[in-house]
Amino acid sequence: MVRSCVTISLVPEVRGGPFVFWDDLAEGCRQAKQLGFDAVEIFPPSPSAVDVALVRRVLEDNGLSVAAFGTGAGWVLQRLSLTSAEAGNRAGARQFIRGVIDLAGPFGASAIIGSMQGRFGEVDKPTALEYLRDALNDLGQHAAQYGVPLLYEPLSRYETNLVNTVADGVALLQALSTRNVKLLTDLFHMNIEEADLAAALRSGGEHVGHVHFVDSNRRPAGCGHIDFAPIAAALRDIDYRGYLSAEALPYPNPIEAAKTTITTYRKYFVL
Ligand code: LER
Ligand code: MN
Repeated sequence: MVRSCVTISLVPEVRGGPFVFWDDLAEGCRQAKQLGFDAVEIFPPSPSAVDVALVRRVLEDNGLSVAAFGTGAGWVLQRLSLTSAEAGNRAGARQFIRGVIDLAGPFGASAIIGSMQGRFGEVDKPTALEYLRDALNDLGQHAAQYGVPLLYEPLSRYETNLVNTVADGVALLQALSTRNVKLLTDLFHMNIEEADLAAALRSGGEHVGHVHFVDSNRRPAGCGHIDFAPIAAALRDIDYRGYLSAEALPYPNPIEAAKTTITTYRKYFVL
């Protein structure tokens, strides 16, 4: 059985980005619960900026889980990248992500590596992929102590030139020494890069560990032209039991975005 999840950003600098709820964790959790979500995905400014006791309290108050914590603020706010040409920058990126893993782990939640993968250019592609594999092996092993996988997200060509498709993501994971890294398949990015979204999810199979549930235009699921019926069938076929997490623009506003998402979720994913 899949579970529903909605994003909450605690980073004002990314305003305009694809997050449903903003700034106020307690209020975001209250709305998420009221609309029927199972979990939240939190985008923090940094691991140390998070009030862990507050997160624990608002989750308990609302009977919610936290599915995952994003690491993208390491790139947006500090320009850290796992594939930077500079060793100090790469080390800083790893340290930032390790901190997010240590924040997320006690909640039974995963850390997500999306924009922190960076892009090649300053170094060539084989070198960048080597840096990325090395970091994923290290960080995936680090996450294992919490009994949660590390999530790695292929992104479209507009956000990385390293790994754009599920197939390339699977190839990357298969080249790792750890088995504790899973794919985050984001339907918005897949709509740009994949020929057939359902077939791509099927080929991802057991590697699929999290889904960013969003429509073709980054608006909430149901506001674009993705056909969710074959996607639901593909996720059933691969026995996917993770979250469908609304990483969508707050269109036309956070509450309506969350409502549209949960309506689409119930229509296609709850039998
Ligand atoms: C951004 O487009 C995105 O999908 C994020 O999940 C990556 O960090
Ligand atoms: Mn995403």
